[in-house]
Amino acid sequence: MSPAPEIGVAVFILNDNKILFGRRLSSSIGANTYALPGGHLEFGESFEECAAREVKEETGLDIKNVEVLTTTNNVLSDSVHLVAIYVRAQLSDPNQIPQNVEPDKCEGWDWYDLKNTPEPMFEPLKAMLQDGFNPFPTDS
Ligand code: IPR
Ligand code: MG
Repeated sequence: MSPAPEIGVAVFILNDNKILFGRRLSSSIGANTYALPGGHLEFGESFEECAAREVKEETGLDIKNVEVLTTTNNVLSDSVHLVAIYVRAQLSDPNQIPQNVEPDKCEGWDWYDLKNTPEPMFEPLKAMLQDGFNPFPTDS
C-alpha cells in the first residue's frame, strides 16, 4: 500500500527584498536542494502555528504576519507525496540573524534576492518560481 501524503508548511521569510533559503542535507525530502525553512504539520496545528514553530526550530528566528499564499501537491519519489502550504512572514525583529539550529538537516541559511535564487532549487519551489510566482506583496 502506498504511504499517505505528507503535509508540510514552507515559509518565505521576507526581509527587505530578500528571502531566506537553506541547502538541505540528508533529508529524505529534497536532499541537497535549496529550500525554505518549514516542516511537517503537527496534529491540531494551524498553518500559522506550524510556520512559526518550524522557523524557530530550524533558524532560531521569530516571525510575524504569517499569510498563506499557495499550495503545491507533488509525488516526489516512490515513497513521498508532499502537499505543501506556502506562506510568507516577516521577522518580528528585523535585526535577528538566522542560526543553523539543525546542522544535521541544513547546510546553513542565507538571504537571496528573488532574481538571484540559489541552485539547485527544491523542485516544487523551482517550478513555482519559474512560473512567475512572487511571494512579495504586490505593493512592495
Ligand atoms: P521537518 O518536519 O523535519 O522539518 O520536515 P521537512 O523539513 O522534511 O519538511 C518537509 C516539508 C517541507 C519541504 C515543506
Ligand atoms: Mg524542515
